[in-house]
Amino acid sequence: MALKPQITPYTGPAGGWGSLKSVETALLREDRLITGNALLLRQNKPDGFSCVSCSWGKPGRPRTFEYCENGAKATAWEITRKRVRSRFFEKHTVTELRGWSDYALEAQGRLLNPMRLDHVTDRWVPVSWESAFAEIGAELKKLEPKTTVFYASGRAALETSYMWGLFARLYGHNNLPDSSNMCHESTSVALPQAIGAPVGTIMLKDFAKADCILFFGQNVGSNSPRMLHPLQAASKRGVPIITFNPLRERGLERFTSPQAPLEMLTGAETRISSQYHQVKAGGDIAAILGLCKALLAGDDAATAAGRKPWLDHAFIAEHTHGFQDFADAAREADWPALELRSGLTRPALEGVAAIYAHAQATIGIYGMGLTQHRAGLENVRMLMNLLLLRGNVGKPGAGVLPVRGHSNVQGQRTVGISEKPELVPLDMLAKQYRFEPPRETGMNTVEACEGIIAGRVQAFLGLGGNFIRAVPETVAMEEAWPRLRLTVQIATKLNRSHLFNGEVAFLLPCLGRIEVDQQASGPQLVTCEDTMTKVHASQGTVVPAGPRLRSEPAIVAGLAKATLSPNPLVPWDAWVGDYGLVRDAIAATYPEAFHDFNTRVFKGGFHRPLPARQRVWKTDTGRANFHVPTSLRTDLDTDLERHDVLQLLTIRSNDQFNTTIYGMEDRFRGVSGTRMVLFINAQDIARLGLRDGGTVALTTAVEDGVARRVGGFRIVAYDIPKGCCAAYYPECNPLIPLWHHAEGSKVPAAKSIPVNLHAAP
Ligand SMILES: Nc1nc2c(c(=O)[nH]1)N[C@H]1C(S)=C(S)[C@@H](COP(=O)(O)OP(=O)(O)OC[C@H]3O[C@@H](n4cnc5c(=O)[nH]c(N)nc54)[C@H](O)[C@@H]3O)O[C@H]1N2
Ligand SMILES: Nc1nc2c(c(=O)[nH]1)N[C@H]1C(S)=C(S)[C@@H](COP(=O)(O)OP(=O)(O)OC[C@H]3O[C@@H](n4cnc5c(=O)[nH]c(N)nc54)[C@H](O)[C@@H]3O)O[C@H]1N2
Ligand SMILES: [Mo]
Repeated sequence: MALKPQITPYTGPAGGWGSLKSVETALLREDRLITGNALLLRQNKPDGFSCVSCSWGKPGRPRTFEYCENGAKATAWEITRKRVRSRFFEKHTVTELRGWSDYALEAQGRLLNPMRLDHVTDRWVPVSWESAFAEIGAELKKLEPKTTVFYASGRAALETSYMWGLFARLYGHNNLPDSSNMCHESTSVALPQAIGAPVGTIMLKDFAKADCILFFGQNVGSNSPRMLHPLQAASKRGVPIITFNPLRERGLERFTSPQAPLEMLTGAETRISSQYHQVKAGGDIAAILGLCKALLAGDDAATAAGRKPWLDHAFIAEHTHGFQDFADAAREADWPALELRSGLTRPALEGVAAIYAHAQATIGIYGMGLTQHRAGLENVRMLMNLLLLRGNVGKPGAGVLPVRGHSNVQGQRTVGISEKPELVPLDMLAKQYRFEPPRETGMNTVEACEGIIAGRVQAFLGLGGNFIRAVPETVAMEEAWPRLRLTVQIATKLNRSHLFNGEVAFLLPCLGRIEVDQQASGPQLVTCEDTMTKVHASQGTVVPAGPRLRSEPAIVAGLAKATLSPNPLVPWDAWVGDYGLVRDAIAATYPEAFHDFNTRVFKGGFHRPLPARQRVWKTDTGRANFHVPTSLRTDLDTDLERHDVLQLLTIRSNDQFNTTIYGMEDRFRGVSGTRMVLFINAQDIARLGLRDGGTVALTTAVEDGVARRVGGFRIVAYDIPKGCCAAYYPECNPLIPLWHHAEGSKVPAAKSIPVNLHAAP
């Protein structure tokens, strides 16, 4: 990609012609224009496949084009005509490939053959599936199970995920870290404390009933664009949509639906946010506490004047615990401190509180901007405090909506991929399969990294994903990785995690979800759970990329059979022949959520039950809990008083899916031809003696004996609060110390990395 880097502000809306052009470019790039366009009509349809991009919900009655720009890109990327043939690895050594970019590696196309690493020639070499399984099984049998890690990236379906978790437990460990450990784990820990549910309470139909939407730290235009349709409808009804985000994200500002001919022809745009507050990165606790303080003051005034109160006192009395302590803390909070920490003014926060106070049903939406902080849990609890003050849970049109990442990341946790044994029905599994499951807590992502660096972990098996590129502390991780005895990666495309390998290493290529999955009983479908707890089916429709690819369930079964002694109660072969039997097994383990799984999923899918929706609180107090924040700061590592330290937030471009880089175009932020940019406030550029357009290196501003540095970033003067700066993930991951993670969930604090800037000579 020898594009000339260009930085020019983008003036268009999200969606619109820019979006259509981008879809066509993506299809052309993969040489799939005609098939691709026809295929996109089946995306997210009851008889079609479920998008491999994000986890946003699918409407009961889908539109003709129920896909978005980024979903279409993900489809094009998977159905590409490009192939990684054996010739490729004959030509390129693994060490040479380490010099390639993330984009260049994946752009080679789909992996075709199972491969074993030959350390002598430093090359991947094709092997048969049988010998791969046999050797991996033999290695695993020699190892102590608790020294092995089975990672999962959030895409694999419920059937595969159930089999993966069961394989780990039959083998003897709970070391099942998941991409959600880097993502919404702060949600999965904080929401149960607050409302007794690990997931959001909102369903798609609530959008039509909401009369206020609060948006914190989620970039809808790039990361869940299909949500723009219900947001557009809400905006057209006059619903206030109030956004808190350090960056002015275009998708949160304006949208033209590419699926509405009239809008496209007339260029009509809908404003999305009615108010936009550029909170400082890490300023949300202060901002939300300010909102709560203003709400309490408004309530006092309204009550004194005999007007309608601003708080839902009946809800608070009947359903909550800890209100008085929280109210005292909010009343005591000092406005100058709240303004300083949030970067927002008192009148601005009071204005939002007044709007919120008069809405009947509010949705609180959030993403990585809240979860990926040292105080990620407190962020989530603060948002819940705000919602609880007005009874905004468990009534139509109101609730909390964490927007999950990968398309089945939520579902994987539901069916047993968890390092926390208390979240898995181990007794049920023990009875169903007559074995004694391991009961100790396993390793999450950060702990797996610590174990790998310390030499405690001996084997890593990855069900998808790009672990080494997605985790913090890149340099130490890449150094430690080759000391592993066994590494196995199940993948569709080549990525950096396939270039760092253990003594015995395998790369196993699998079918993608869009491809026809033919097994003994016929073509199979799989199931996923979306961000609104809806379980739905997905049927692959495209001819597989190559004849030797195997499905993920078949690969998991192959590994398990080669590793475990036979157990007639775990019919791996029969399961692979008919995934309906895996669904029956899931229904037996989780009868409450998955009874009659096969019947119900064919009737359009179903929502998992969620007590908080009915105002039944499965918490320690039996009520919804208020929480008093321990500090206004989300990050105690960053010394904001030190004028040379900036707070770096790592962001995604409009042309990537996590570590998968589709191209060098971040249309909405006006960047093209490069990803090596640092967005920073013009006043900070001047203050630090730097120059717009100049080049800088970044180092991590913590003193822990480790030097962390990334270089070659072009300075871009940008509309971002002073003291913060932003650059792309995963390029900045070498800067994140492994210990710099959310307290209580260990989600790496990727939105608040203290950094120093150094002008290049
Ligand atoms: N096309 C596409 N879709 C995706 C993905 C992708 O990479 N590409 N990734 C998928 C995955 S796995 C996930 S988890 C989701 C991620 O989707 P998001 O949750 O949207 O995550 P990010 O892109 O990291 O951006 C978070 C937003 O938070 C803002 N932010 C940063 N710091 C703060 C803060 O301190 N406070 C507030 N209020 N805001 C802040 C940033 O400016 C940014 O707009 O998307 C999923 N969907
Ligand atoms: N600095 C920073 N770091 C972050 C984040 C951040 O915002 N900032 N975000 C974090 C978040 S939210 C997440 S979720 C993680 C993501 O971490 P991961 O989920 O581990 O990474 P991905 O980039 O989604 O994985 C991409 C790879 O998945 C493989 N793949 C794609 N489709 C399939 C399939 O169908 N089956 C199989 N088996 N493999 C497939 C391909 O080989 C592709 O290269 O990164 C985290 N890291
Ligand atoms: Mo994620």
